[in-house]
Amino acid sequence: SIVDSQLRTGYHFQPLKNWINDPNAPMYYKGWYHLFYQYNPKGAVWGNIVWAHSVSRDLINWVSLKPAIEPSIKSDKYGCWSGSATMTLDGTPAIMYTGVNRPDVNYQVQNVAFPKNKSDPLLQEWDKPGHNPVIVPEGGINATQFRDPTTAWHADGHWRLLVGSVVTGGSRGVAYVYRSRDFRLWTRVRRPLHSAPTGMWECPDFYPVTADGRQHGLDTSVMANDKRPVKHVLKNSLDLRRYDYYTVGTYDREAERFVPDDPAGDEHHLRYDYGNFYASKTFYDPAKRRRILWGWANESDTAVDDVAKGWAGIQAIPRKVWLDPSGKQLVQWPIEEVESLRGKRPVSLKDRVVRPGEHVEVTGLQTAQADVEVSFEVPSLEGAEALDEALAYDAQKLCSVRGADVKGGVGPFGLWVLASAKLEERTAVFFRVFRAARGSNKPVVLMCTDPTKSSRNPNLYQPTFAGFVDTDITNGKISLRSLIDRSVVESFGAGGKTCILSRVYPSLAIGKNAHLYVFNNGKADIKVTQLTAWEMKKPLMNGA
Ligand code: DQQ
Repeated sequence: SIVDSQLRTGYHFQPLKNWINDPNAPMYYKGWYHLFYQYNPKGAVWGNIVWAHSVSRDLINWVSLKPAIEPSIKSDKYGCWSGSATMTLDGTPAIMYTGVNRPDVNYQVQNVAFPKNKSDPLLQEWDKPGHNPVIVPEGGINATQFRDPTTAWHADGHWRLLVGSVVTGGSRGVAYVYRSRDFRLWTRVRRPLHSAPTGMWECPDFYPVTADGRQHGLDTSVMANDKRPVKHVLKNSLDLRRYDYYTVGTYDREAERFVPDDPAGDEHHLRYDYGNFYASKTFYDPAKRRRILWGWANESDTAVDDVAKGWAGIQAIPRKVWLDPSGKQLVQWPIEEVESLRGKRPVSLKDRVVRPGEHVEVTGLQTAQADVEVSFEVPSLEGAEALDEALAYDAQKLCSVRGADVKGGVGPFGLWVLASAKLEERTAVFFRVFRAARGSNKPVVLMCTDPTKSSRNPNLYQPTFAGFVDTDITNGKISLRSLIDRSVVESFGAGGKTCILSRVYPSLAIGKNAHLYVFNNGKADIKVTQLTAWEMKKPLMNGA
C-alpha cells in the first residue's frame, strides 16, 4: 500500500477494520448515544451490508457492540441498508430500515425492528416482527430505487416518515410520505412531500429548526405554531452528484407538503459540506437539547489501497446544527465534547501580520492530529479581485481555476496543513475575497480546500472543494477552524457557515513530520489576530 498506516485517523469515528458507509439511526437512549452504520464484516470494499453498532457516553469515546441488524428474514436477506430511529410515544425506539429481498435486482422494501429488551440501555438485541416488510413499493414506484426511511414525526395520532426515490422512468428525485398509527400498517400519501429534477434522492432527512435566532435543537415532531417560529429543513443525498443538499422552508402539515422559502431553493444547492461528506443524518439529543448531524466521509485513495489498509470510510465529527439568524442557511459546529480531546498546552499566535507571499510556521506542537482555530483580519479590501461573472455561481470551478497558488488581491490566505518540512506536500484551506458583484455592496467570500499538492503519491483523487461564505466581511474579519486528523482535514469557515471535509494521504507529512503554516498569497497584508492550535488526544475508538 502507498498509504502509510499512520494515516489511519485518531479521533474520527471508525471501527477496527473493514468498510463503512452511511450513519444509521443515531439516537440517545437511557444515558447512551448510539450509532449504527452500514458495514461490511468481510472486507474493505462495499458489500454484505449489515448494521454495525457502537455506543458512547459522550459521542467521542466509542465501544463497539455486535452488529444490531443483519440479514435474517426474507425481506432483508440480501442486505440491511440505511434507515433511522424514532422514539415512539412510550419512549421505545423503533428502527425503520431498507431491506433488499431479491438477489438478482436490488428490490427494496422497508422493515421495522424493535428492541428485544427495552431496559437494556445498550439496546444490544433487535427483534424483527413477523409482519415485515411493512412498506413495499406499489403504485408504480421504482422498486430498485426506494429506500432510506427517515425518523418519523407524530401529529394527530399519526406517524409520518419519508422514503427516498426517483420517479419511474424519469429523473425527478422524490420523497414519498407514509403514514401509520402503529409502525405496522403504513399507507402512502398520494402526493410526495417534495420532488426536484435532480435524480435519485438517497437518505432524505426532514426536521424542524427553531427560527428564533437561537441554537437549541427541536425534537422531530415539533411543529410551528403561533408562539413558536419554526422552519423545516429537507436534506437529500444526490446519488448523481454525491453531495448532501438541503433547503430551508415550511412544512404544510394539512397538505403534507414542503415548500422551500426560496422558490429557486432546489436549484440553489446549499450543502452541509462542500467536500467529502455524504448520506448524513441528524438526530435530536434531549440530553443537551441540540440537533446533531452525522455524515460519512469516504476514502479518496484507490480500492486497492483500501484493501491493503484493511479499512475504508470514517464518520465526520458530529456537528451541532441550527438555523442561522438570517433564516437562509444552517450553521454547523463540532460538538463541544470534541474539545475534551484538546491537549493541555496549546500554541498560539497573536496579532501577527502575514505579508504578501509570506508564510509563518506554527511550531511547538505535533499537528498531524490537531484542532486549529484562527481569526483573521484583512486591513483593507481595496485590492480585492473582480469576480468573473461566468464563475460567480460556481464556487467549485472558481477554486479549481484559482487554487491556493494562484496569486490574488485579498487572499488566497489561510492554512497549509499536513505540510512537509520543505512544503513539497501541503493541503491548503483558505479564503479568497472578491469585489462585490454589480448591484451589491457585499464582497464575495470564497472558501476552498486545495489538496492538489497534498501528496507525492500517484493515483489519489485530489479534487479542490469550495463553497461561498455568506458573511459580511466589510469589517475585515473572518474565522477558520480546522480539525486535522492524519488523513482528514475538516474545516469550518466563518463560525460554521461553510464547511469542507477533505481526505488526503501525504507521503512525507506524516506523524511528527506534519507541519502547520499560515500563508498569504494575496497582494494585501493580512493579520492573524489570534491563532490557537491544540494537539488532539486519541479517544477510545471501538477497540483500536
Ligand atoms: N447507502 C445505502 C443505501 C443508501 C446508500 C447502502 C447511500 O441505503 O441509499 O449501503 O450511501
